[in-house]
Amino acid sequence: MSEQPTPPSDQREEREERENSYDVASVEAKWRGVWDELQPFKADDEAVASGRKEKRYALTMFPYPSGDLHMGHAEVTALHDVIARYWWQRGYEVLNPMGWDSFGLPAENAAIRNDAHPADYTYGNIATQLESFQRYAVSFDWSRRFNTSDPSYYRWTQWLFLKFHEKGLAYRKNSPVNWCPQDQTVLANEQVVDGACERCGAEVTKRELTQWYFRTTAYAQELLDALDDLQPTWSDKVINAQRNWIGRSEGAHVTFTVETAEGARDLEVYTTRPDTLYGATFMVVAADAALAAEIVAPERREALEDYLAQVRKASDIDRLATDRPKTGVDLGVTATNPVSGEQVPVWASDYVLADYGTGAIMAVPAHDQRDLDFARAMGLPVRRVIDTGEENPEESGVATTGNGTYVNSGPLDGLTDKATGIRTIIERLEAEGRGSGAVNFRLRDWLLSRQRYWGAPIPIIHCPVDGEVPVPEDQLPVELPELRGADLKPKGSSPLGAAADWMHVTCPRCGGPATRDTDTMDTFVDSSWYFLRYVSPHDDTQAFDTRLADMWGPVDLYVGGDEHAVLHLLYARFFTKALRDMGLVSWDEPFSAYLSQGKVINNGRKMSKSLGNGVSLGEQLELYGVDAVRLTLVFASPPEDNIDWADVSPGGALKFLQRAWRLSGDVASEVGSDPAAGDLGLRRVTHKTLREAENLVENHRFNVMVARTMELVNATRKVIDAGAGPADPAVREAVEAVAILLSLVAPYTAEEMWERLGHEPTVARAGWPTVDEALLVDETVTAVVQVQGKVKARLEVAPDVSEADLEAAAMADEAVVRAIDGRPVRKVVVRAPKLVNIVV
Ligand code: ANZ
Repeated sequence: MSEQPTPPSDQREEREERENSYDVASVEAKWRGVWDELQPFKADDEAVASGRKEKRYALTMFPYPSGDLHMGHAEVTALHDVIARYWWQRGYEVLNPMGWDSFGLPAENAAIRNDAHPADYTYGNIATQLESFQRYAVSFDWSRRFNTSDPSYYRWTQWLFLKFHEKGLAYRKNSPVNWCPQDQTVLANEQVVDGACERCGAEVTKRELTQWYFRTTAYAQELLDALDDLQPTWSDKVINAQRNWIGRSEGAHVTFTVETAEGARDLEVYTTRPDTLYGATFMVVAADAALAAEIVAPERREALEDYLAQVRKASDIDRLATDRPKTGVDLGVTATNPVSGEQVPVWASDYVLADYGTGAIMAVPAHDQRDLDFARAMGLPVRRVIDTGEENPEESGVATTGNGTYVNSGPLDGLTDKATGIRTIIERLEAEGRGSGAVNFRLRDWLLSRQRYWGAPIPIIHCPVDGEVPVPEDQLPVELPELRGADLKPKGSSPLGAAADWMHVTCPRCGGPATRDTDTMDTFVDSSWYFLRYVSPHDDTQAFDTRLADMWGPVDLYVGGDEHAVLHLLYARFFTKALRDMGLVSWDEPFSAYLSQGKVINNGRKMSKSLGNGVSLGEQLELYGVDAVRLTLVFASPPEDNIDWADVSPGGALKFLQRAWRLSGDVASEVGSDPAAGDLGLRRVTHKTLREAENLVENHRFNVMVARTMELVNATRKVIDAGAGPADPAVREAVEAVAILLSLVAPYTAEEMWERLGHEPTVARAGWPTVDEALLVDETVTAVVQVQGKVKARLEVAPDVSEADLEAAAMADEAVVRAIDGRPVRKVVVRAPKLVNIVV
């Protein structure tokens, strides 16, 4: 070592600091420019179409542009990107697109709060988010981006609506609907959570309105059945939520006859317990169903109307609550039981829902608690038809629901088997034409019209002569009128009604005066097909190219949050099935696998403004850089778990990245040098790490993959410092592996390492190293070689060494050759992998 003047200590420290770490900000700036040039993640249709490469479709939920990106976005995209980047490294052609779910209430409400036009507000935020996403370096194919609020997109949303309309899958009807008094708009059932608006939390009430629906119920059974196939690759939480939401129940329709002022008419009920028919002591009709008003006796009409006024104020949750005092009115008519001929009174109450089953029930108070509560409140009779051995419900006030012996039940008396009871009654009803077995779903049709501005206008024209007339296809899109300066605050009717020029049109059929539908579509319509648009995002001749959809789809992995378990995920499944039946896609399910990520919380609580525990993504990126934040989010826990920001260490993540980066400066061997001559122990660690990483990534154990990478970094450092040193080609092999592993999580650091290792960018497309199976063999075994019964050598061999290889190795051993000393070998006994016995 040559003598050098020692620099003053502060200067030296500064230099060491500089040499031992990279400057995060300049590295980020440097590589973004290079990647923009290279466009390494552009999905090539041709590569897949020609069969040259196998496809993978990676998708993560596109954001609402309601502000800049936050920790939640940072988490989901960091996790998602591990898979997408891994697929590229494994040689797949990857479609990994991104865009914006830019229509809808969140953006509209935020715009109104900020006194801005929704378009300005939305597109401003999109620009901000795009900038953040690009800095965050997610491997999206930006050439495919679109916003659902672009006319070039919603033109096709409207076109799809018309296709659904043509097939009878979109229709309009008048019914009591969920109304959010805060947002002043209707909500789909899926958007009502515990009786409150999913968006703003206001308590939801009911309103009688004419609205547009998608016939999701037409696919109820298929949506349910297909969950069995999705179960292995979807989270249990989502599968169960969808199962419950679809809510299949089996029972029977039973037809009673009711005597009204206008004469006799049928009154059909849905019941899961037709076997209790002899215990029906009264009937209850939903007070707000049209049926109640149709059958009520004239002298009871006023009482019903008074009662209705009261009911309309209550939410469904309140109405179904079992602990709520029962209310109702006697409709003054009676119904005849189809099997016993008994006449029972008919009541109206709010505990029966208008839109479930038939909106009417037979009340069996002895065996249904709500019916019993109602009977006791109104002084109606109770008759036990199943003796369970418990106290008679009439006395105890507790309905019995278990099995027992049928009593007071005509042909069923004495029977103890429920299934037989049910079957017997259904057979009898069917024979007499008074009922049949029936299946019922809790799933309702999807209410899709909204009385708000910021959405795709419903492409229908209302004509006094022709009724509902679809807007002709060549007139799409029906563009949203700008309505600049207009008051877009929610006020119960659609703001589009204010655009007189836009609204008044001529009927495409008769040419007479007509008006446009002024409602807009629920944002969930936009996101029900966006994954299809990505396959041909710039095609202005069709919604999506069916050939390309068949080629890229279905999505191989969808990453997103559980909050969409029954909204978006169910709607997208419904759309896919409907489009399949129209011949527009060939697959049945849109998302082959679904990974739901946890939330980023802080100090054990959800981040929120009111708690003041929010963590700003921008600030974290300034402090630690993109890679350290991404690494922190991936390393913190398995993807499904919540991450508490108070428990993690982005500073520690940055230190690790600098340590990994330093390795790349300590490689002295040439690019392409043969690692075979290098440190065997390190080579084993490298290859085992790569193989493990393959399994870990494929099973979404990304955090463990990072832990293994850290171990590899440590093992490499040891060999550099204490082993053969920087010139060892095994060190190069290990550091290259580290760079490739890190390219899945920390793209800037990985790229910087790759360059220092003497390679061209980009490491993201370097390709996964080939794992040498021989190096995965766990340990060696010592084989003993005996000549004439005496141990002459000990060989280190693989545990699965073959007899021939072991014998050859023994015969070649120097000590053994000496012991044989040229004598003819008479016999060799080989017991692999432990023993070779040579007799001369
Ligand atoms: C008679 C009976 C006897 C019932 C008995 C239950 C127990 P699921 O499983 O949810 O489908 N029901 C039917 N329509 C209703 C409506 N519109 N509003 C409120 N309740 C309604 O439940 C079906 C059962 O819920 C039906 O079976 C009916 O009560 C009630 F021992 O009929 B059952």
